[in-house]
Amino acid sequence: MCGIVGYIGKRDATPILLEGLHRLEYRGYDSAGIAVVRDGALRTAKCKGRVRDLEQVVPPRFRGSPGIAHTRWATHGEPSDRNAHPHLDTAERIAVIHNGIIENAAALRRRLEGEGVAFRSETDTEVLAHLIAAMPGESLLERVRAALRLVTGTWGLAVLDRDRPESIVVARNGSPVVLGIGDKEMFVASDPSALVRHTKSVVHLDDGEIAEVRADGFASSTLDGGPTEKVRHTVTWTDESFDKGSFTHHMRKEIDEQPDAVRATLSGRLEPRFQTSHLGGIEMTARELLDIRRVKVLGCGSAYIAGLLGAQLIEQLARLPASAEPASEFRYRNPVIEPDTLYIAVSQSGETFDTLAAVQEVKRKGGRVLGIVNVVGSTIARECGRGIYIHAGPEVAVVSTKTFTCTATAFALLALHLGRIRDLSTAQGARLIAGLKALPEQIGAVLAQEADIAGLASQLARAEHAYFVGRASGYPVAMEGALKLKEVSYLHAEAYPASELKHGPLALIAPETPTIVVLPRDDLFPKNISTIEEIRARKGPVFVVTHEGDLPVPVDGVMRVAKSEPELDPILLGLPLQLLAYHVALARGCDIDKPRNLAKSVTVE
Ligand code: HGA
Repeated sequence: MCGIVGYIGKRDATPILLEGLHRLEYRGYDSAGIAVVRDGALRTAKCKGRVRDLEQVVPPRFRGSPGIAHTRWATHGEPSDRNAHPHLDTAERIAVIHNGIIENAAALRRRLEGEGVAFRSETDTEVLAHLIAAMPGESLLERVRAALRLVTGTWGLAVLDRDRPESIVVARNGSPVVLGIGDKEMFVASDPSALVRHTKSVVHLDDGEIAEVRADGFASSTLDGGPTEKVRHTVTWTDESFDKGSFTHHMRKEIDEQPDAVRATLSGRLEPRFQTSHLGGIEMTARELLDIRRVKVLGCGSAYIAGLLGAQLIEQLARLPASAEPASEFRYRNPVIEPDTLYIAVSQSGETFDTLAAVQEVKRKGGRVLGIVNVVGSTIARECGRGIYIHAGPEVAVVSTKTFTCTATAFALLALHLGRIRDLSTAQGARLIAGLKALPEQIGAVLAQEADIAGLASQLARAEHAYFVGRASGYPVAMEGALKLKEVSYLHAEAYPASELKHGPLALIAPETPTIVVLPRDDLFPKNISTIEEIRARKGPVFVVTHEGDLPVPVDGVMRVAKSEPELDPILLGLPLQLLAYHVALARGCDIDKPRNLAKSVTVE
């Protein structure tokens, strides 16, 4: 979704801002723009298209400081040069960039038009520029504060005042704003990835906060004017970790990074002395964990599917009833919040709007929620206040790969911990610890079969529809496989519990419709073989992802993974399906890192 960058200091803001926008490109956007203050005037450039298109329209010698820049993902008004941010007031004194939605924009616009304001765009954002300009107040901070009191909706915004170039004013309500602290210079961004080249020291604004950012520091307060205390976080990600390196796509690079990413998720968390896991961030005593009667996992997209795997792991290892639900559904159905239920919110970015809203709903009703999140210091991480960071490193491709695998691994750690507090024996704990330790190497071995998987992908790429089926923990694996394929290759894929096939979708099985069967060597192996027989009887092509060993039925393609502990098998079984989706997308010529219509971090409803 759209991005914000800002700079104030002695340097020329333009190259810093343009480079920051490139860093935010992965979030998905449709237009871009920039504004800087120079010699008492605002200079702006903006256009529909990519940041490289903006670079073409930025005039030579476009220099200045402070400056702000934006990548827009249109909500109000089509993607166009006119609707791109920044938006200016009539006198071109105030420049605003904004992420979010101003809900009362139509009424405010009518009011301002009645006062003679001529609007230049169709956006909701433009009302902010005119409102701020019209507000009384000595400082830009006071004017922005006064304007925001008239506004309802969500915002992450940055504002420049041509006549007050000593500060940038930023505010947050529902859309992230991060300040980067430099040496006599300050940075602003919607996401720390745009800052890490310049500083590792960041401060996250909270909803309802506003801040005046000067070259030598910042002061934050509430919209009512009460000062707020902020905590600095240190970002561990390096600038290089956002690059593709020698890979053609971020997705492929991130698939490859999984052995190290899982090592990082496990690092320091295995506790062989007591055959359990050590999860300092969950901040709950053994007594409190023992009081939990139920677990409910909330997430969206792949995070939700990882939650389904997580719920199964918790049921298996801790014998606690556990389930997962899309956060977007949960938040709107007036859920019953129970004091002895542990709610777990899963989000890679930690900014997913629906998941954040679900967390807030749980907390509002007095429930206890912990986060499983990748981005340190992100909104969901802070809102939960306790949880597990997966430490997967930056994920730039829109589709999740390594963060799915690392989230499932984090769930295994949590399930082990909850299990060992309950009835899971030391021998079982030791078995799982050994299984977890072996994962990184086993993941590496799956990735080494890429050439074979690419061969299968070239067959699958010709299909128009595909089914993914699995039983028990194989079903979420099938769901994630189907989602990956849909997202990156636009091939229509559906996931079903294997047992459901005969209750409906079997009607569509035909020679041109392949089925991918998740086939672990477990108790359900014979049942899955029967499913394969049923598909073959309808002449449907069958691909399987399975363990070593002979298959009692002929199939059209086999992807193999090493055998782990039964509870951990799904983590490995999912990996070939990531490579399969990647290679189908490659064969179909898709824009793998930026699939159409999708954005990385979904910060709107
Ligand atoms: N509502 C504004 C900003 C859009 C946005 O935040 N996208 O993620 C607009 O449409 O310009």
